[in-house]
Amino acid sequence: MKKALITGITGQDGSYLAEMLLEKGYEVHGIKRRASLFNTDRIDHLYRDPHDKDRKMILHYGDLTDGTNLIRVLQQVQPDEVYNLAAQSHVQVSFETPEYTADVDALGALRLLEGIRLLGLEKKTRFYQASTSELYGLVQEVPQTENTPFYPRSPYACAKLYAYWITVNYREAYGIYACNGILFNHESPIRGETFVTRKITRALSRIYLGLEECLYLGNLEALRDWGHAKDYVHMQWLMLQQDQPEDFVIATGQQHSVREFVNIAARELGLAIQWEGQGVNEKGINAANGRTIVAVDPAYFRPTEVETLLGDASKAREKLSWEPQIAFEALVQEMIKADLEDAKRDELCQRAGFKVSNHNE
Ligand code: NDP
Ligand code: GDR
Repeated sequence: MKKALITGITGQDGSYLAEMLLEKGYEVHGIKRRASLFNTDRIDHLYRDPHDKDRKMILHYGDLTDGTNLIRVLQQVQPDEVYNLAAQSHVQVSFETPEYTADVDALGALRLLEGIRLLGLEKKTRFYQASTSELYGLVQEVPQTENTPFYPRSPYACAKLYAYWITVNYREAYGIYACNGILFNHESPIRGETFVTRKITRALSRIYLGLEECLYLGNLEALRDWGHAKDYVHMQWLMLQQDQPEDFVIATGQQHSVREFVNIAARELGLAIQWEGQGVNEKGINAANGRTIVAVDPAYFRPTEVETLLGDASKAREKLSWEPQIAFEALVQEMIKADLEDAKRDELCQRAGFKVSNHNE
């Protein structure tokens, strides 16, 4: 039985990857941070009591900023595959916490690779690094491939640039089977609520049911190549099953703006939005009742923005026979369906006199 160690198992990708590896018969180990709440919502469906001797998913406390902890977990687990998904993954937050972001996202990858080396696991343990289309930042070529030059535009992207190169370096210097997946944005109903897609599907569902009034957004013109997380974790696994370690771009090859995402999500709910005004004064009006349901808040503008990203995943298609299975419209539909269900539950609670939380970030 193969053993996998997933950092970031409580995150969006960690949850889908753990589910997939368990289905493939792996013993899955995950590193979870100590938090004041359980914080395992995304993997609760996979959770088995720690006293259950037959459980196939085992959680270890740890943190990417704690090198000795990582070495201890690596030593204990002796994994065949390590998936380094843990990160302070929010681009805008990285402008507020640049040093912490570098510690986790850059040095975290180094600590794991160094752990593999120190423990003499170079020939046993394969390593996947969650690299990102944010590396392209101010894009130098359209569409972006494995050979497009990088130009990071945030502390997050700068940290991930280090992680990318240290992965390449440990592959070349020590012969570790280590790969970078340069993944473009991928979303799902369990996407973090402060990333733009989930923020939109969640807020519009709540506005539709009268739980909220208005969705505040930043740059409506930003263009992204959005795929489904389920398709992308399959690729993470495939990359570690080849004869030779290589880096791959994973993307759909289609681009949409934030505004288009809003329009399509609204349409799913039967809402028609009319856009009025310009720049910071732009508003989205509900055509049915004239209410403003979308507005621009400059607080969500970034000091340096990544305006456009579009990936070319030809290499993955040719070498790994990989194709995304879930189309953009189906992704938006799935996200709206799930958020509408959550909103209905909150509406029911509110009507029964219970307090519902109204986070809006
Ligand atoms: P999420 O933000 O959903 O999950 C991040 C995970 O990392 C969570 O489990 C989080 O734990 C954990 N984590 C954060 N800080 C630490 C730390 N100091 N020590 C240990 N664990 C930590 O991210 P996604 O699942 O969306 O993304 C997975 C990876 O892929 C990330 O590295 C991200 O940067 C990268 N990526 C994501 C893309 C996307 O579109 N989703 C595209 C390209 C790359 P907790 O639950 O405790 O917060
Ligand atoms: P991104 O994702 O920065 O691409 O990073 P995000 O969804 O945060 O932003 C996408 C684009 O939307 C614009 N935007 C807003 N973004 C947020 N979060 N909130 C808003 O209100 C808002 N309004 C407009 C942003 O400016 C941006 O242009 C994600 C993360 O998952 C990274 O970890 C990953 O590496 C990259 O995708 C690929």
